[in-house]
Amino acid sequence: MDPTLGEEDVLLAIDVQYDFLPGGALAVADGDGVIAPIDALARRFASHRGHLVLTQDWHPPHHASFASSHPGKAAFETIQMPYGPQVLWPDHCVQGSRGAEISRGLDCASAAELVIRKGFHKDVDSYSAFREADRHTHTGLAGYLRERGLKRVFCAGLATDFCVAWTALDARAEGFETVVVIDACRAIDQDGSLAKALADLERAGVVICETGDLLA
Ligand code: VGL
Ligand code: ZN
Repeated sequence: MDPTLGEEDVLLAIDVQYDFLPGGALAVADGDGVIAPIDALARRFASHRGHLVLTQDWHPPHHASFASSHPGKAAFETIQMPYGPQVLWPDHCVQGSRGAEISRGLDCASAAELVIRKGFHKDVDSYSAFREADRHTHTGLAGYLRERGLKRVFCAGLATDFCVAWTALDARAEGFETVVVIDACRAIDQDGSLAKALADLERAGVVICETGDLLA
């Protein structure tokens, strides 16, 4: 991976929202550990004419991914949905709630050129910022990046094994050079999900790097 940043590079800061941070409804262990590296990366991207895009998990109340929408089911169980297996989660990132807000601690957020929301269709989840879990419905992000001439996508944020991994795999599938900045991510890691995600990323040709590789 060429560590020289330029105007064809975009930093995707994924789901840095209160519900995924300590104290949130679906808190990721040490989730706020992503904030300092993402801010440092964003400063570096900005000084090299790179781009910053945020994603925001944005569910309507009673979303199909919520365990509370399925009587008798508990959070972290997996059910079959028409589009495939779905892990059930505690209610999180409900549209307009404080938990759905991007953390105010993320200084770079106000400078983002685009915030892409996902998971807003009630019956379909969307870990990926490119394509919903039905694998057919596109969010428009690939078109946006292509139309702006962006070629290389750097992913960071929450959670490594769900939204970051799915987003990176889809970025690669869309033909973008794709890098995950691994120390700027934190994982949920349930039932081996982190190891599986890392193997999937490697198999797909997604490069794993560290913040330091880009700041050096
Ligand atoms: C996420 C589970 C449910 C994520 C979002 O951001 O990784 N995980 N919704
Ligand atoms: Zn979600």
